[in-house]
Amino acid sequence: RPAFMMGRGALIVFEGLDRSGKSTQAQLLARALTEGGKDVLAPSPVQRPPSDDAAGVEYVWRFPDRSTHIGQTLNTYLSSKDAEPLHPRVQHLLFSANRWERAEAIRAALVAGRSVILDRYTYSGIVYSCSLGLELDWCMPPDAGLPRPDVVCFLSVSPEVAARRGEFGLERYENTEMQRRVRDNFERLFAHTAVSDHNIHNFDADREMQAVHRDIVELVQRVIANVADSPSTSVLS
Ligand code: Z5A
Ligand code: MG
Repeated sequence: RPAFMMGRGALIVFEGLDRSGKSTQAQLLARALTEGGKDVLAPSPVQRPPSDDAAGVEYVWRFPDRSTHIGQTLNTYLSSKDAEPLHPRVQHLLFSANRWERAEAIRAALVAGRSVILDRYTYSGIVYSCSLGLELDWCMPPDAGLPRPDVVCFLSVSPEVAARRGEFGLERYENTEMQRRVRDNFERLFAHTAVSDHNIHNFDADREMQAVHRDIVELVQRVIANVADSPSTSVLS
């Protein structure tokens, strides 16, 4: 494909519960696509802020992006159960603002023909806030206008298997009751009319890593091929 005909990149989102393997699969996918000659911006294991130095820079797009000013506030809140609680609505808007901090860079990458892999996005934003008692219809508008994903890979892990992947850590939401609410709210959100057409795919993430990875690569390759022919990016409504 000549450079002047170059299509846009695909926005690929990983979602799921704790320890469903989002970060693992995001990395595996990034490696597979890069080795296959695809140009991707992907999360890296080390949180680094994006730089203006375009060529060969690896960006971190894992949300929350704890490297920004707002991200540091969120990190303090998440990582210490003793930290002063944030009002749920304030917290929701901060998580959304943290995505807006990266919105222009994501859009620019897509337009330049690079695919972008995100480790959590608006769906986590809405679902965790709903699980704290906020209303779904209040939670959606702050993310309206953000780049819209071309595919959402939802990693579905059973509580028993997740538990085997390690003890709950010390972060704020790592408890059984919260995780149950989160699971129910993902289901509710994916059935919502504003979201149900977002090309959401469920993957059985109880299986071993490579089996999950193979299914994801197959789907994502098709998505990337399809969007290359679609002229413009779209946004969340
Ligand atoms: N949050 C929010 O409230 N609002 C928002 O808008 C956003 C987030 C964006 C921190 O998120 C919290 O922020 C999160 C939601 C909230 N609260 N909780 N809970 P985070 O993304 O920083 O943290 P996390 O996703 O919970 O962490 P995680 O534990 O990193 O999950 P993961 O990425 O899905 O799993 P992983 O790191 O890839 O794998 C976990 C372990 O299992 C690891 O040892 C792997 O080697 C292993 N693993 C992975 N896959 C497999 C398979 N298939 N078999 C066996 N072992 C495996
Ligand atoms: Mg993770």
